[in-house]
Amino acid sequence: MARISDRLTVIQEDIVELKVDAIVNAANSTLLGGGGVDDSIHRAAGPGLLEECKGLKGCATGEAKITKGYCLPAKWVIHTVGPIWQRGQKGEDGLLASCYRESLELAGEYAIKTIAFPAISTGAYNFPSERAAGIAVSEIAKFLQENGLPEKVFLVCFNKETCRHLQEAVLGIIKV
Ligand code: AR6
Repeated sequence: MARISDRLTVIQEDIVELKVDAIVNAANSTLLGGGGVDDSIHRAAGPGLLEECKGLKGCATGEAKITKGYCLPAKWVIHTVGPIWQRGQKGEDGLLASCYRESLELAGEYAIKTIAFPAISTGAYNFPSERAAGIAVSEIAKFLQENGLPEKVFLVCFNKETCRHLQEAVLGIIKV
């Protein structure tokens, strides 16, 4: 199995353009679309995605569900619902970790080799970016150490600050 440092990469891209097996959507509990990356994914995937999402009957915070990718280059979309930041008093750290873990578990079940995550909860849901980056990277690294699939995980950032936080978190893991 390749080293964690070769399997986990931070990239600054628009997630909808990535040719990976699966992209992860930072959705809300209705799974019926919204703003931010959720809106971009629904626009790029086309109406088939919303139709399939309607049949899923929502998703709880910290959980994940999978659909096809429709018009996206990605074959699959894994929808997960991050926690809304409430000053860290409502178990947000554990719920965010669960988003990454459940998404990766689904990826394994569907034999997904390459997967791209946005920085879940760090936009509209206001989770502090540095703290979220640390949770994302440690949860993903733990999963990769224990599992051969997915082979490759991309952490996608949309702005410079998020990129810096994710890169620093990855460096912290690799040093250990
Ligand atoms: N590619 C990659 N990253 C992106 C993209 C993109 N195209 N667009 C935004 N980001 P957010 P949340 C980054 O607000 O905080 C929605 O309305 C963005 O810069 O999309 O989990 C849902 O329906 C930020 O770093 O998701 C929910 O109601 C990160 O993606 C709610 O927002 C997440 O920002 C979820 O809020």
